[in-house]
Amino acid sequence: MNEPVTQYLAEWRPYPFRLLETRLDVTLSPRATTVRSALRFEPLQAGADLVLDGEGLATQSLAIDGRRLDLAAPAGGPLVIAAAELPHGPFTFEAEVTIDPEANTALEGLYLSNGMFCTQCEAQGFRHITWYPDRPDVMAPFTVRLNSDLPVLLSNGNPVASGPGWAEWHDPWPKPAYLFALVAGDLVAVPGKFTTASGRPVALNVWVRPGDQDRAGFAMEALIASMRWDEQVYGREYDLDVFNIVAVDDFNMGAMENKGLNIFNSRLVLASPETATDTDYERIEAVIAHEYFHNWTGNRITCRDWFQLCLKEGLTVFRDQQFTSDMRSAAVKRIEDVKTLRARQFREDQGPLAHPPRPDHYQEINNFYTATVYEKGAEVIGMLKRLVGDEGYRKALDLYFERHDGQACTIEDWLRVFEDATGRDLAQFARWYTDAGTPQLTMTEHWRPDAAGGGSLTLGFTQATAPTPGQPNKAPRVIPIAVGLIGPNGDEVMPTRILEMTEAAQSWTFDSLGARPVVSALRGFSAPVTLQRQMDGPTRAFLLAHDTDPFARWEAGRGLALEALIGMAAGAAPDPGFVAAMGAVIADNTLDPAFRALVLRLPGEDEIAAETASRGNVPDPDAIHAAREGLARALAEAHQTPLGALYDAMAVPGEYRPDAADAGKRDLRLAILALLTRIDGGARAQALWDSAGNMTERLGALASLVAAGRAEAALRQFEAQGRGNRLVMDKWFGVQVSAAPPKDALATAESLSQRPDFDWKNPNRYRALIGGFAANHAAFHAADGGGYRFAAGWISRMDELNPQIAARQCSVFETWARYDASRRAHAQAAMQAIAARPGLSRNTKEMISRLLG
Ligand code: 0A1
Ligand code: ZN
Repeated sequence: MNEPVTQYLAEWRPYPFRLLETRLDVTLSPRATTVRSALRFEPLQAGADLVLDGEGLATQSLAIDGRRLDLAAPAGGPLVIAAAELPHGPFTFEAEVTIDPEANTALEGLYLSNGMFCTQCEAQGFRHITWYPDRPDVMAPFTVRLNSDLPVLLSNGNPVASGPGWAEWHDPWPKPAYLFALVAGDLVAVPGKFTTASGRPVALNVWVRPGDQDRAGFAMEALIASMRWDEQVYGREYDLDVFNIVAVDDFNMGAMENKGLNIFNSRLVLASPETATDTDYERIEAVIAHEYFHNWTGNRITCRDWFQLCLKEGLTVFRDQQFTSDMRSAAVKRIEDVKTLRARQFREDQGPLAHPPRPDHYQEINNFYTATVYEKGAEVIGMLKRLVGDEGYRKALDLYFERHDGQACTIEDWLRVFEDATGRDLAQFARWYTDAGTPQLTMTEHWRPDAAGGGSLTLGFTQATAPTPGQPNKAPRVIPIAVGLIGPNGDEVMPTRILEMTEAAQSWTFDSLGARPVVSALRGFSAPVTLQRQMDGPTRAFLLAHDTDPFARWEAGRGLALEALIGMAAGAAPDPGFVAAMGAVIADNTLDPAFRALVLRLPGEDEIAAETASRGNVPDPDAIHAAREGLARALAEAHQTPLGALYDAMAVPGEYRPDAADAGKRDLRLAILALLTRIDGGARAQALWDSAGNMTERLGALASLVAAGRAEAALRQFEAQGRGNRLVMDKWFGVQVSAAPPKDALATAESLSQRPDFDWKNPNRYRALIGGFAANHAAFHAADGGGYRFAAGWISRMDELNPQIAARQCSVFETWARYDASRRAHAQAAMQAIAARPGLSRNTKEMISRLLG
């Protein structure tokens, strides 16, 4: 059962039965829940056996059309009912099974969280509930009866009837089993109302534990905004009478788009100014939207098989990114998204876990909920939109919904819609879905002066993609390169133009230029590639000052910072050009505070290490840490006075509001605080701690105090106030290890892990400490291997309980091959220790074997 089996896209075959209807009758009990199912099938192929998935089910009885089957059902693996046992026409399969939700620590299928029953069925959780064709292309309407004394009983679709101890739900929209959900518990609702564009009233509820109601209002507002936005921007209306959201404390991922009954990790629902940061608010808004948007992109149109996961995830991430840009600042959102993409997806693409957005094989599908499927999947759609234009995109999406509503689709279906709507041939573009790796673009400039003092500029581009596991050679891709030209006086002489690169090498010439311009390339991050170009510091500073494209501006500053940091890690002094350029940003009050915060935050240590490795050098984590500290200190020293003034000017008085404008000011303030703490010994951080009126400031101040090594009192106060609030205490655990000076982080992590309130079985708490520690680059990559051993020990421990969480945590090792031989040996030994655990899960086994290569 634990032996990994590779699944191949090429082996997909249609299911030989149509599932006409699913009826479930569930009697809930913590140790023995009974699930009675009745599935109405119609054969599509003569002579086919009925094959059903199931895991860990205690089967009580099986029947076809009321005739009991005398069949010993296997405990795990498929149940095969021979064709000879089946009628020729439609028939009803019935099963009664018992399951044990209390013993379910993997949080997959039906489980208990604080006395509340809930489910998680994506990707293959339903097979832990009953025998079923657990694949996304088998869709049926569901009728569900829940029996329990718990006061609130929820499932998908619309409520049909209820009485004491039972409730019945009916979902008319055919859906695959992965979108099934049930919830039963002692819950209270924060209600809301929505009327769709065509006049359908919808009852909305955010269900939380009693006492949490006052923290659910923001989620409700975000839901209503999402519903309106999807009508206005995509013409998509909601299609049931009710929409329920439930917050649970124990949840493997962020949230889940079950039809009409979204289930959320409570950290992505509950927010108050005292408990949630600005970042939490923004994230809640985005994830509420993401799950809601899945109603059309995922539920009404779903995936044919799990290889197509990015069909729903890439598109839905793209949609939630559009939503956030509309709700907040488009420029800031784009920069944030690129930062995340580089930190997570580029990192994945550069290491042993690289895979295409649409993989063609996998062992454990739960290991493929990755940055590549999600974030790169979204970037690919952004490129498509850039290539076909806004109007072409809208036409293609209208056609997608019209043609494929109610179907389970593939990436080929998706691309065909764009071809049919726009007349474009997307055969080459399809490589973005099938090929792994980040293309590297190299740009050269050739200036040909003319007699009049002007001239023409030729831009040459080459593209190449490094080998990735299983894909040694890569053909050229279609790359939309957004380019603009800035004249020497800072004026734009050519607004953004999209160059469509299709060959390995190509060039474009711009004639009749009055003077040699500065090239602003890859504006808006028009394609998920790395761009190599020769550019000196003054030119970068020029672009930072003058580019009209906010992304390109920020990118110029980042380039300057990385050059400075890499130089310092190799022994150079802080680059005065960089320090001066930052001075200009600090002084420029016309800039959006959020943008200034993004520019002033130095690249992270992992990013510096990645850049070092991409230049063919071995990163030294200690030198990188020292360089980043040194540059931050140099900035603070050089600009102490204006930084102090700006810090004061960015104070946001009055009532807390989580909107983009106020959040941007707080963010700039905290970015400055982090710099000034390096030279004021933490005095400002202490003052902010003492006066902070909301969690954003409290946590920002606390992080600076932790970094300065003077957080003892603040940590005690934070704990005293946060005790009893799980989400607040997660932050307390996390900040102590992620923000700690690297030399102290491991000891802190070890001592925190001994505390009785380190409830590591809760995924959020586990990630706060183990993930928080691994995010401390120099601590995790400590030369003696202690960081690796700590993480590996906790991965092994978690694997026994919750394989999905353990396997996801393995990605902390995905960059191990970057480092020196001694660190590599320590990392390998740590991973081998995980691999040696008897009974290791399939999930973690697959991850370790891919990591070790
Ligand atoms: N479809 C959800 C994410 C999700 C995936 C898997 C899960 O369990 C293994 C849970 C949630 C989303 O994109 O939000
Ligand atoms: Zn999703």
